[in-house]
Amino acid sequence: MADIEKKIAVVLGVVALLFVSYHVISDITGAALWSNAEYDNCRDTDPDDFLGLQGEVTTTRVYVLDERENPFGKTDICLGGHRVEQYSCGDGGQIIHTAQYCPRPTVCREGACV
Ligand SMILES: [Ca+2]
Repeated sequence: MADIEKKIAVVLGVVALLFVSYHVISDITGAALWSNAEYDNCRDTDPDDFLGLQGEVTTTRVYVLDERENPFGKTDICLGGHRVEQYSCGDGGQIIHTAQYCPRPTVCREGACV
């Protein structure tokens, strides 16, 4: 091979490696170095974020580059005995969360204030 062909082969190899490792890392962490994904079809069984109801939110992450789809979900959880982490749909269809204290005298059990 001529030198220029070797250099092109090396560059293509590095680019392919970066592409694959970026996808693996963003799949594991859910974090994006840049916006490589959009969200579609977000659903919330507790759209009003009712404290007494353990809601479940599901959405689908759609990768921009290859349109691969990755559905996933989150369920309201207790943060200790008196706070609940409520999950809901964000404006872009992503899943967002907010922590709220249970009103006295209720306590948090299985993702809801009871
Ligand atoms: Ca809730």
